[in-house]
Amino acid sequence: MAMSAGYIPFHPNPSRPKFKLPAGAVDAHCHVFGPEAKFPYAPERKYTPCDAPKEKLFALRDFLGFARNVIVQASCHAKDNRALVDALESAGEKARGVAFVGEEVTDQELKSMDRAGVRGVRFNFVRRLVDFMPRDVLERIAARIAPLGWHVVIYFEMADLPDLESFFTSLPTTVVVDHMGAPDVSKGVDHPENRRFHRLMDKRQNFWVKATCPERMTRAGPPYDDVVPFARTLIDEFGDRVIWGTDWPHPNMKKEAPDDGMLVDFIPKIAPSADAQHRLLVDNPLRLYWR
Ligand code: 0GY
Repeated sequence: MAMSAGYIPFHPNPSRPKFKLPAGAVDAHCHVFGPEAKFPYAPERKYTPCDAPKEKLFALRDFLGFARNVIVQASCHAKDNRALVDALESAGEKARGVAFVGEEVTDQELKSMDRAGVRGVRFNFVRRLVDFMPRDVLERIAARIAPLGWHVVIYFEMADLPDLESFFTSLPTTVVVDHMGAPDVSKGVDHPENRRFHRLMDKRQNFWVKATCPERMTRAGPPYDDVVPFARTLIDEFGDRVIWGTDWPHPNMKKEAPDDGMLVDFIPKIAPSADAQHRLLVDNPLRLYWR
């Protein structure tokens, strides 16, 4: 199956970052896609990506200087977590995963994913990516993964938070918010929407957030300076509950694939001190995924 029209493959030769990552650093949000010949994309997917197999992800991890990955099931594979589990089994202690499941998943399947290194499930509320699952189904899934010590990763766009917030706060697990809550950065960091998100983070100690995807949020383009205040304020205020990742292989970029080396060089702008960097890249992701 050909890639979706206009699909932009990942950067072919990222630059070597100038920022030297601390030992043990975790890329806590990335994906594997296919290869399609072995792990076909799901019939219900909304886009067909380019293959981005585990070998390429592991090579990028080593090139950039990361020690570990958290691999998140992407919507193009829907509920078929085989490519994810295969990558986790190859990586051993160097990777953990977040799966996407329906309520038909069996307890045995959950246990076997847990053994492979899965530590959470993703609930996706971005309409261009998935057809929504009813809330009662999501509630039942959350209740079943909670005893495993897993968490729920939520992907939504910030303008939708008022509709979703009461559901999110009812979840019985740790909740990890993708991509800074996907703010509209043109509205500015002090916009009521973003303040509401900060209030949620402040009130709910079980909420974590990923300071990821400046390349998706930016209006200004590289090096994404317009996104710095969004990531920086989250790290300043909630520094022990923020994690970071590349989002490689960057599905659905509109203009260009980001240079992953440049993304790593974004880190000292949002976490200026060595302490903040160590929490963001090592302590926090280890606490969440390698307990
Ligand atoms: C991301 C973001 C996107 C895609 C997915 O599951 C997905 O397909 O998450 C997106 O298009 O914004 O986290 O990679």
